[in-house]
Amino acid sequence: MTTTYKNLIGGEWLAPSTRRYLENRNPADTRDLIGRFPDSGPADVERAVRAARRAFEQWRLVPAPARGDLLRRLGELLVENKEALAEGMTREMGKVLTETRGDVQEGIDTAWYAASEGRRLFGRTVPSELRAKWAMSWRRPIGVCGLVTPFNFPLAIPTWKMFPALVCGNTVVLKPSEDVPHTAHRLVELALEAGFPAGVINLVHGRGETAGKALVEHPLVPVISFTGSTSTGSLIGESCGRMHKRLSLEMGGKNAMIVMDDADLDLALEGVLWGAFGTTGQRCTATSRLLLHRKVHDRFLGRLAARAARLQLGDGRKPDTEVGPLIHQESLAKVASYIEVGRREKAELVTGGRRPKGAACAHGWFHEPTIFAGVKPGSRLEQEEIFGPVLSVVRIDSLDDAIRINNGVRYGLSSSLYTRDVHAAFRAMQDLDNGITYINAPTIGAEAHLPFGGVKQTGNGHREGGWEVYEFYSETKVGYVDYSGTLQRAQIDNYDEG
Ligand code: UN1
Repeated sequence: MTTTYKNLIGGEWLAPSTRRYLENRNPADTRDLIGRFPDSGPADVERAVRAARRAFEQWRLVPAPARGDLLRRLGELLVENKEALAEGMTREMGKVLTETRGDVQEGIDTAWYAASEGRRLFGRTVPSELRAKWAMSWRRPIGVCGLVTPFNFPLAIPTWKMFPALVCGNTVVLKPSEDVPHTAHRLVELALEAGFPAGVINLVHGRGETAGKALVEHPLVPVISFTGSTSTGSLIGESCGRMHKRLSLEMGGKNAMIVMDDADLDLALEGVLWGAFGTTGQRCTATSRLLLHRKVHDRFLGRLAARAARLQLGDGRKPDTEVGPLIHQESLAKVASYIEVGRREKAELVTGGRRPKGAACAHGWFHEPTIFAGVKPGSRLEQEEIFGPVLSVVRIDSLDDAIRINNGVRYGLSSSLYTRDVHAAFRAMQDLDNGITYINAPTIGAEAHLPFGGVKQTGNGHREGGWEVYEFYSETKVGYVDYSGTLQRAQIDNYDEG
């Protein structure tokens, strides 16, 4: 019996007004149907936004430490349910169990941070320029936040947005990726169990071009946070610009790892395998370019290709699986199209390039870990985000070369440098044009308590995670209290006196 799921609106589980549903299938074995989830329309979004708006009137008045206490409880429930959530997530989106456990852990870390932020949410008190006058600033909630999230971190990314929004006193409507609705369903179920009041957290399933669009364009939603492709981000940016909405965009990447001739090559080898093929390359932080110093190029490439060819593909719930499937057929087709691009651009296919044979992969969207060498800076393979297990290797002569090539793409999320030279390390941190630079670690592995995001077309200047995201989800208010009993004119009376 297939389970049919519902939206969570105003504390009630409601069937979609459209009466249409989308199937959620296991990408490692598409015969495995997980459930049917609402293919919601604008009327469902309308109801959810109205419920969130009503709940906001009360929730904004709940003291922030009490809001934080609910997040701590939700964090505890995530801990208790970690294994089951990870198993469900692997079944739903394919990445291996060790990674889905990490995904849940990122949500737990975000909960602990948010819970304690409820006891900070600092404002500032500063001296007034006038006598007997008090001047201060504090943070106010904004209203209903519309959160649109991707498939690759089905739990972590919704928590990055939802938890700080809630601690700041906002209410939320979450529209998760239609590829991972079950993890989102479990997350909001646990939030209800933690005791969040009705309407504070609403969940509307569906597609981006219908439910997502209705949420982004709803006039009662002043805040939108989106993680996904740069092209969708541009469309959302246009709508939000027209409607004067506050918008956080987290989009594409074409992240490079630079390996210099003095690097610890064993360490770099482990790093690039993890960075390029972890999550089957479906991270915005994935290592998709390897800039290899010519002195170590051939030796390193040989070892890397041998290891990549041996990576075990299959169902991520099996203990020996190292790389899971892609998320769906279109994603597989996109990867296949870039294999063609690489061939046309005369890059050298070193390993991979095909769908794997063998029973373990027969029913899923698998693609072999693939490496192209001799990739030319400026070529499509080197410039465009593929979001799959494809690594482009570029030969470099120097650090200057590497920095120029790293910076020569339209994205700017993360970068990495392997070297033993402290001067090179600090030089790279200064000059690599990215939101995050790793030294002697791959381009993935951001921690929840530091700001996360990128420059150029990766983002629009905001950060998730850490302390900065709390600025995004709150509005600064300033108050002056004059207790002098006289009219004191700023900029005038304090200079007229003497
Ligand atoms: C993403 O790829 O969208 O640093 C987020 C990392 C993870 C987050 C990635 N902690 O790779």
